[in-house]
Amino acid sequence: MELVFASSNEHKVNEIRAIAGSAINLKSLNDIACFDDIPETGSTFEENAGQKSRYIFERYHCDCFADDSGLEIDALNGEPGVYSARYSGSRDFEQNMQLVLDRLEGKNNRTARFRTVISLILNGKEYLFEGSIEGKITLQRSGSKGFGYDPIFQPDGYELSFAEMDPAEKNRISHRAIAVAKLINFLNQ
Ligand code: ITT
Repeated sequence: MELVFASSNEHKVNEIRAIAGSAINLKSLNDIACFDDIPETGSTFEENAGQKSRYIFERYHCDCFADDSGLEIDALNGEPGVYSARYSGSRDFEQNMQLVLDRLEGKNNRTARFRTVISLILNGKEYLFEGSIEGKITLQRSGSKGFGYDPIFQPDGYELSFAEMDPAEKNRISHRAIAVAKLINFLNQ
């Protein structure tokens, strides 16, 4: 099954390649020579994922999918949510993580979750798949694997942050792994 993955985030591309293995012949935006900054102006993961996948479908007329994801922190009313990629106003993750840690200072409730919504466009029709993982925001950064907010997110049932975990372990339990498993299950039907 050949699918274009509408993402310019190399980390996501690598994770989805590792999770999906040979189940999907994944083409990146580079492979189709798309270097556009794809607009993301929605207020939900569902809207943004659909906006990205439709952008590619309308221009390249191919089966494709997009992932819109982020971190939802309960004590911050679900922030950064859809604004995860640029929470501090920049894509600098040191700054984005620092802003989260600053805003949580003094708060006892540090529960959070990562969520992913995948929008698949197959034969011109859209299908959505969701994955989430519950956990908490740690008091400080730890670990250097993964990307984004991984150094400050500790999934429930683990003593390690996502950034301290073996990538294969993250890719077995993550929000993205859950959503991709649903996508593959659907494609296999
Ligand atoms: P594309 O839209 O091109 O796919 P993006 O990085 O802008 O790339 P999003 O709009 O979905 O992607 O932003 C999601 C942000 O949430 C992402 O930049 C990360 O900072 C964060 N995020 C998502 N999944 C994550 C994960 O598994 N680990 C850590 N941070 C994650």
